[in-house]
Amino acid sequence: MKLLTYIPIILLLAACSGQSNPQPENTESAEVNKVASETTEVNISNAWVRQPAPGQEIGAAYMTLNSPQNGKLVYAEAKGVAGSVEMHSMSMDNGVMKMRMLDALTLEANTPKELAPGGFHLMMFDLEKPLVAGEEVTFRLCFEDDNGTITHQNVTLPIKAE
Ligand SMILES: [Cu+2]
Repeated sequence: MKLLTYIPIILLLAACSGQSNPQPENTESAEVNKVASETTEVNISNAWVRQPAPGQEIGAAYMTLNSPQNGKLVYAEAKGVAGSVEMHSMSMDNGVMKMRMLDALTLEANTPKELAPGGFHLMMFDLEKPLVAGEEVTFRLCFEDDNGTITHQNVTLPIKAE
């Protein structure tokens, strides 16, 4: 699935603190041997939003994040769709599935971090419109690397009824 759309971030207002860091347009250089250039963009794949059950006022988004450097996802928002977005983990606790809100989602360099049903996810609260399969939701993600550099990326996720 190649439904991800990257939107230039430069025009967007900063929603979280720190300087914004314009991304190079093409992160896939043919020169693979170049030492980890200046590319800081996190590769986002397998991204989708689950269509909530009828009457459910929350939604969940999943994706795989692969960062070229150590860092973390510190903030996410879905303007016009969700009043707030939280990062959650999910785990079994005494036979009960429990969700926990995380301050950040740690990303190890070049190690895919999977957000998937039953595990990490982005939870959308205060939905401003129904999440309908076939439509899309654009998230704005805010990453911070271990040097404190903040970068923003927009990603558009298809809504699926799964
Ligand atoms: Cu959750």
